[in-house]
Amino acid sequence: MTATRRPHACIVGTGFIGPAHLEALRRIGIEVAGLVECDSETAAAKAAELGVQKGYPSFEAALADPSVDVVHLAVPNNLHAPYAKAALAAGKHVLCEKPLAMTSAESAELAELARRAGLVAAVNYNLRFYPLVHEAREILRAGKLGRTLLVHGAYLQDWLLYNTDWNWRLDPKLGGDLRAVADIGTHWLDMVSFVTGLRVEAVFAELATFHDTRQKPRGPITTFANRASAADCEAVPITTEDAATILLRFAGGARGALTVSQVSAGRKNALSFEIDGSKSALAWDSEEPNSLWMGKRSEANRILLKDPALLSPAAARLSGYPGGHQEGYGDTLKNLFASYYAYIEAGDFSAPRDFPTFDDGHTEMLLCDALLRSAREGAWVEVPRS
Ligand code: SOE
Repeated sequence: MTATRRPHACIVGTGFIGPAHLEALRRIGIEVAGLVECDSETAAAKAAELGVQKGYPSFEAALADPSVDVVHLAVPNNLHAPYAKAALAAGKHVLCEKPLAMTSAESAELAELARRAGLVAAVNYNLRFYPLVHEAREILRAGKLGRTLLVHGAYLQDWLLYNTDWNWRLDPKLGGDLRAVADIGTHWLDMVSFVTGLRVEAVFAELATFHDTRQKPRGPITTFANRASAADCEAVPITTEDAATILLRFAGGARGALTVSQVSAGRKNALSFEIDGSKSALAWDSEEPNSLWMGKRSEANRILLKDPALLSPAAARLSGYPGGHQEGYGDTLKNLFASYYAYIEAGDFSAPRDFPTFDDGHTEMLLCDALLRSAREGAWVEVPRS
């Protein structure tokens, strides 16, 4: 009997997140046929460094390779839409980094194309794949919190604190008109919608740019990389936000507040949320991802530690190790990819999807557009449904 061939992947982009995709794919036994980079020499060098069979001479060459079933897009935001469109047109499934596109017009088109092509398209909102985030969702679904009243929290980083910090995300032509909100705010919004099941109906946002200019290195620099020396830099004006303060109105009447920042010293990658319900509350923090706080009014508060033996089936299946064995960021990618590839291999593309789809990516782009408009107009803005 011949074993069924498992899908093969190709990864486009090898900055900070491309190699993280590669590692997660290796952990779930998915073959990576090759890598794409800005030119064939870089692709070949990266393939050798990362132990991948080949570096494609171009993106088009990867799409022309019949052995590639799934294209992972780990490239700057401005390339997401054109590359995803080309990959879908070539009959490939697509797993795209977030945000899905530069505008909601682009993401609407991508979601429609993916639907029509009958291919499986996902957006890498990986952070919802922490076991205790799934557990929080199960707790809410079981009604243990009661009615959701308040949803509040933050996503804080410090890697763009200094005006000498530079990354492609600071250039709106590559990253889009929103920066901190699109890059990390949408992770938070995706996560709380996933956990509560509630749609954000309206937003009020204030955006703050604390560095009007930044020192841009003349050569390339990868995300979270160390800074270039001052002599190799030029001053460039900055138009995107370092931070945002956002008010939210959810369907059903719950209210929310979110702080997003890339300039909060000491907060390396800190996503936190608290959900206050009419019976009890819960809170989670990505820098302590293996514990979930449960707030009680008439009895002692509790801390649930990640232990598959104590979790609901939906959360236990995301725990690769027994209780006390800490799991983290890399495991969320592995968990999302496992769900995505299992879906492709099962072959029923009409079945419900438990990974973030292009429709979810489009929802985040609708939110981004509404947030930008709200900040410009200084007013509440309703978020359209589609
Ligand atoms: C950079 O801000 C970044 O790498 C994001 O792009 C990721 O989505 C987040 O997980 C960590 O920070």
